[in-house]
Amino acid sequence: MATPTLFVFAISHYCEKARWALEYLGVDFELRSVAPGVHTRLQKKYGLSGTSLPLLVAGDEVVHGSAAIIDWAEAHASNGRTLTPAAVAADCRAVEGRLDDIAGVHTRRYFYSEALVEYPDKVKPAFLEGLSFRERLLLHLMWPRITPVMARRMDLGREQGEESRTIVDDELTWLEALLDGGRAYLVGDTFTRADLTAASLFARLSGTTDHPRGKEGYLPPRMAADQQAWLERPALAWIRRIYAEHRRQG
Ligand SMILES: N[C@@H](CCC(=O)N[C@@H](CS)C(=O)NCC(=O)O)C(=O)O
Repeated sequence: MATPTLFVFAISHYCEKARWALEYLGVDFELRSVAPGVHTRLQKKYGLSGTSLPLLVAGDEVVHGSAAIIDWAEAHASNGRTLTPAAVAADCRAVEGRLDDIAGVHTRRYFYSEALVEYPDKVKPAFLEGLSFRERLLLHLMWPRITPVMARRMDLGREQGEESRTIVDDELTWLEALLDGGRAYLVGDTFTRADLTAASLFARLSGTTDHPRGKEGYLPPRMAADQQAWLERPALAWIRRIYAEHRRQG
């Protein structure tokens, strides 16, 4: 089989989720960063139902979305590992589904409502990471036109950011209830897709330094102040531990 290609935005937490799963399961793949805007061409090319990334293309197989990519990666694991132990599969998927639908959407809107709307030039370097020369050039040229489209599509703004911050706070409280005063993992007694999903989607806020991109280069001021205030919350300390134990490189 030709080496699969994982299409990503370097900055995206859902893309980090898919990438981490592939690496954890020992699946060889090529990482291909795509510029926002250019990524919409993939929908037509691969007959996708939407434009979102991550997308995995493996020969004739097209796997769209982080949860589907984890399923595919498990079927192709080269190291005998699993992220969905049969005995707790339904619970793993339920926790992952809630995280994807709520935490993923609102950690992103909370960040971009401040970062992209108020400090677009500080966010741009993260979108440039890994791009081809041509796409870098295109992104520089198109950036002032791309950011309003992103703001509209993600429904960004001061009020929306505050609403998402409250939701993120509530979801951290929910995670803390699942961790129940010191459990090692969210579901069962081993590392699963539920833990991997929670850690990827909250990575930026957690302040982990074990993310493959290193510590998040830029946090806008209000979010940075929240991060300081929340740093020792059990959920964020747990996410840093999950990264250190299951993602640290080398
Ligand atoms: N539930 C999807 C969400 C993916 C998603 O929202 N990706 C964002 C990047 S964080 C995206 O590609 N947005 C641009 C678009 O939808 O065109 C998954 O888990 O893959």
